[in-house]
Amino acid sequence: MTSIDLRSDTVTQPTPAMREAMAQAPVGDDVYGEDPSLNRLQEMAAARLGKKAALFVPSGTMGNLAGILAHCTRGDEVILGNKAHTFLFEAGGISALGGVHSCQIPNQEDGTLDLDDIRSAIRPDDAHQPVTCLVTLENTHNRCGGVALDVKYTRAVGKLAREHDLRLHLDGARLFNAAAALGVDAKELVEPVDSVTFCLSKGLCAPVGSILCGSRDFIHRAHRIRKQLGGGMRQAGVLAAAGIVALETMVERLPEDHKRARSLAQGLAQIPGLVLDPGTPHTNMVFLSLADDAQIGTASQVARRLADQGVLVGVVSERRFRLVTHYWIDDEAVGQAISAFRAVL
Ligand code: TLP
Repeated sequence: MTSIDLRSDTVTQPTPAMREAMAQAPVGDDVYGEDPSLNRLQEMAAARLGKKAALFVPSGTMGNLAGILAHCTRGDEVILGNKAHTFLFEAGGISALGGVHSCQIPNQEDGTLDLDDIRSAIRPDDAHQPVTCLVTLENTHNRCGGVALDVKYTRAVGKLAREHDLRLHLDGARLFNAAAALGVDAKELVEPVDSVTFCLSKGLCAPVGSILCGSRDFIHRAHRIRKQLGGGMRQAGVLAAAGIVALETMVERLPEDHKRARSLAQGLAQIPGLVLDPGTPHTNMVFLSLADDAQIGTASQVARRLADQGVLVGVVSERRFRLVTHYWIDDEAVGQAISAFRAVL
């Protein structure tokens, strides 16, 4: 039985066009800067986001890590949300590998950081305290429901950061989902930030890779850090080829995933025992919980029963699920997922 895999958009397989492009890709040694496919992907990505330069990295985690380390030195502090992916799910890499201290402030329900909270978290010039160096945002915000942060808000944080001589980094793993949901060009969303990471390997279906973008100086520093992290790759053009297809063909179709997430949510909302998060889905993620009075075990137990029906879902806490739509989830799969929930509940 083929599974309907709604655990994440990270599970996406490369498309046939990507596999073909990978097989045909011209390649070279990227540590010498000689991989034509990789150079082309980096140029395309920088141009697409209106930044001067770009760097291909193996993962979103490495993109954020190399980006933050390129902005901060040991003992510096980064202000981030208490639900930020970098804080929750990147294995503490910024502290473990970069000696960067983190100051977590509450993420609001809409994924934003309150401007006053950011302002109060900025350290005074005092030898007892770390030096505030950077603010990071996440767009779309994963743990806040896949919600998109708008241009006006991002500009306001950019202005605040500049006023305090801080840099601003964006974890834009799903930046193009945010742009699609807001109906804006991704360029506008990243214009106020100094650096941004976006992922090719999530909704855009490439098998591997993310891109870090910023100024030439910044990317020059990040390039050395990528090498220190062991992320200098050789004939990575085979991966870049899939990334090029992703940028050329997979961005414009993301609204289809958002539409299917809405159909999925509408279907699940009819099933007694399930409570959908208010406003879900904002993009391609549906968040829902088991109702307090539903006597059917934990989310993990329900997930196992759904798996027996061929439907894989993400469990995010004791009674809560995350379901993510992507290229390989069609209308039929949405219908089957709803039926499986109905059968199990
Ligand atoms: N997120 C994964 C899990 O790690 C939770 C997922 O399934 O959503 N930033 C954001 C906002 C992300 O959601 C992720 C992956 C990353 C960074 C890290 O990307 P990778 O997995 O490429 O290191």
